[in-house]
Amino acid sequence: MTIRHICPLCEATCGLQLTVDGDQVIGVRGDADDVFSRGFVCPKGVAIGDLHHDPARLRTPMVRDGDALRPASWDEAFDRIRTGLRQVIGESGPNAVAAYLGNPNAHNVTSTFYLPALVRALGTRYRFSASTVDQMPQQVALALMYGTELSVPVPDIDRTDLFVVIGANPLVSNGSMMTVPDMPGRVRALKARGGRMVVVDPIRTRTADAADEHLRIRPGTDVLLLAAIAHVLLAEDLVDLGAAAQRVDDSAVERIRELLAAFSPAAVAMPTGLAAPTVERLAREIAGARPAAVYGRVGTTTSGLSVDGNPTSFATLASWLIAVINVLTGNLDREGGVMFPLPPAGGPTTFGESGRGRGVRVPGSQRTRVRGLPSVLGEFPAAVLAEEIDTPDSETGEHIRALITVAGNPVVSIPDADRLEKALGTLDLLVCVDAYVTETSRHADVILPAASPLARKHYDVVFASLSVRNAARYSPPVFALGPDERDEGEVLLTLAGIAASMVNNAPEPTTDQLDDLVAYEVARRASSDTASRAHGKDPAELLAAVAPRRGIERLLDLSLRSGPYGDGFGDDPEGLTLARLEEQPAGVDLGALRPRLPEVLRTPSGRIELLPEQMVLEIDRLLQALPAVDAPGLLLVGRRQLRTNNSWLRTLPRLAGGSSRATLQVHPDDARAAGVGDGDRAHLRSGTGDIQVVIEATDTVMPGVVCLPHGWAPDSPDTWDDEATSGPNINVLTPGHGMDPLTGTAVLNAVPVQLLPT
Ligand SMILES: Nc1nc2c(c(=O)[nH]1)N[C@H]1C(S)=C(S)[C@@H](COP(=O)(O)OP(=O)(O)OC[C@H]3O[C@@H](n4cnc5c(=O)[nH]c(N)nc54)[C@H](O)[C@@H]3O)O[C@H]1N2
Ligand SMILES: Nc1nc2c(c(=O)[nH]1)N[C@H]1C(S)=C(S)[C@@H](COP(=O)(O)OP(=O)(O)OC[C@H]3O[C@@H](n4cnc5c(=O)[nH]c(N)nc54)[C@H](O)[C@@H]3O)O[C@H]1N2
Ligand code: SF4
Ligand SMILES: [Mo]
Repeated sequence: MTIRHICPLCEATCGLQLTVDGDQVIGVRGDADDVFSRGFVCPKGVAIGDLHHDPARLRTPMVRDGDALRPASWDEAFDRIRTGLRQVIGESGPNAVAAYLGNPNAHNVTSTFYLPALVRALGTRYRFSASTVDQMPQQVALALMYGTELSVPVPDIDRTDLFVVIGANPLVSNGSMMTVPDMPGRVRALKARGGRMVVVDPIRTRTADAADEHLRIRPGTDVLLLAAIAHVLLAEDLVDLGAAAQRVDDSAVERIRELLAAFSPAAVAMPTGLAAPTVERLAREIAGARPAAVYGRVGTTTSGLSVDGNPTSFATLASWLIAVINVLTGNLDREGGVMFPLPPAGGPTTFGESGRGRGVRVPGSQRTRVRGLPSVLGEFPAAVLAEEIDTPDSETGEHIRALITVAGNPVVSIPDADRLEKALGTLDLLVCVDAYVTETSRHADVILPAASPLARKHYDVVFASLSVRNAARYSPPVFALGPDERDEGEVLLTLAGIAASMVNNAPEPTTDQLDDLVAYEVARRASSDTASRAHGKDPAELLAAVAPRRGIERLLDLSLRSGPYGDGFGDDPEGLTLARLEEQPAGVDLGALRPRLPEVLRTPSGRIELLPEQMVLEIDRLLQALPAVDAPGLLLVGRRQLRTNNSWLRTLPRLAGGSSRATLQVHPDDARAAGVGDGDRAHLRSGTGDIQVVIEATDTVMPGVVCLPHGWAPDSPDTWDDEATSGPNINVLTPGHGMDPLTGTAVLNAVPVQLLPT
């Protein structure tokens, strides 16, 4: 039997066709009929059956008995959590409990709808997520300009003439903050129609290899390059705002010209390692291409510029500069430029009132206790998690005593990993909702297992806001839950009920009651939003219209029918409903991206805030830093691998081994200088920690740069033996300081290191 299911493993959201025999997956291929992914698949998608059948994947809760974890019933697991939370909240209040939400939540429709309920029920200000070791600077820069945390114009890759990729490797990552299945095919198509791809990266990655031009930049200096590109556009009068012209204050362009006056290509040539004429040519090329799309990712959001030897993040400024370059060259909201997707189940850019909104407050209003760092979009920087646990207040004794992680592995993903791992051991309660015993969850008091992705419903609510083409696809579960397994939605709502009862000293609500509450909230918003297709209808009427559906199906149907393509609950019989998606398992294509200005804006002014005041201060900070920018010894950067997924999947039979090895790539000249050879073990040391590495001498890295993948960890505390499935944890070396001041986003790339023979 063949069953369709959307792959939940990365942002490309490929449609899969699974060949299933009883309860076994016996084959996986790309779904050629899928309206969005058209047959593309990668090795991870092909291995989804391995994930489903993996004996190491947890099927029952685990609870701690002394030093060991043992299987337990759900009742026992939840009772442990009740006891632990009652004590911590009773003694120290809700702010003694923290939540850390990891990356796979963005791929899980259950989390989309129910995690907010859990976080609200916890009533804590200590909310952390993987966003502050990832894309937060992009979200914040764009939110300041366009109004919401998901106001992301994505490259219109299928129609662009020039694709400029900075600090991203989409041929391996399959795209990020850009939902784009079949990146290799789309790059081939770009070239076939005479377009060009330029890649800016210190490493000759697969994407750089496929590019027409590869600029090897010194890690951490992109903010200078970007300032210089904008400088050239403004100095040479290459500005043509296109669709944005009506929405931007002219004075903002003039002010940016003045503010960036010092950042000429000549002024940044030394630190970036890029000659002034090269940068001038690139700027002119971006201005001349009609259209062009400039795109930056992890290398631009998690790198530190070396200032007096200290890695210092300017990531929001870098992300803003990318957006500004797209606006100045008329590529915003232009076909083939960067465009705003229109998400079928709605999203921040479709909620509320068309064309204006509340905007965002940056920096946020809360401060961390230990360092006094600001919150960002309602959360705290992940890099402060350890200190907020291990540094009790000298007067009140206040600190984080309990942590709940959902789909996250912070011991491997956030900086200063050793400190965090030690801190976890001191918690009164650690609860992990995870599919595995991981480097993090092995410290847990209770692990609540997440069921197989093939046993849940799938709809990409989040990634529809980032898609290079509008489409709607829904997958029902392939398999029923195993005998002891529970749906993750039920797990999250049970936790929410426990938390609500502890915090409010009230009886525990049932999961059904909480589900009703969430559904009412969705219906109420659909009814009150003037931009919604259900505007003005009675929420009770909307809920009646989707009955008898419950759970995720009810929430999705409400969202789709009130969303921008929705049937408006009968107003437009051609419009989208969940039933229609169920009838069309290969999806409904909603066409190429279309211009969305000014309707997409949610700024208080209803205009594009081209020069937010926060950026004026950041440009000044960069100007002050410029004379102290230096180039200390070796700089460490990360890489992603086709057959691993952040910290997980690397042990699955179909994915382990081969190219998936956590080698330290070193330029042969640097290896020689350090006295180490290809295949040797060596020490890599930073100001934060020390790890053992295996050397891979290669000229894919530029001299002065070494490259180690993230997501790996040793199989025993100090070393690792099986190089196919274990390796060093790069985040033992990354610093818990130097973060981007506006977003608290950590420095994970361009970290100064020393390479030493063992
Ligand atoms: N040095 C360095 N550090 C980095 C990065 C880097 O480039 N360099 N990249 C950063 C980035 S971009 C990210 S996104 C973060 C990721 O950081 P995290 O989100 O903390 O880590 P992941 O490895 O994605 O963890 C996913 C966990 O979720 C579990 N899981 C998988 N599916 C499900 C599910 O459906 N439900 C539940 N409950 N659990 C599930 C997995 O078993 C795994 O333990 O790492 C960051 N850290
Ligand atoms: N196979 C696979 N796919 C994945 C993931 C995975 O783990 N495995 N993770 C997913 C996640 S969570 C994310 S966020 C995305 C990330 O998607 P990408 O950002 O496309 O992935 P990376 O490989 O981290 O690319 C970052 C690039 O930046 C370069 N770089 C490092 N420092 C600098 C710098 O200072 N300047 C410049 N210009 N470049 C620099 C690195 O060499 C690297 O090539 O990938 C997603 N897709
Ligand atoms: S590219 Fe991403 S979504 Fe597509 S099959 Fe691979 S892991 Fe799954
Ligand atoms: Mo990420």
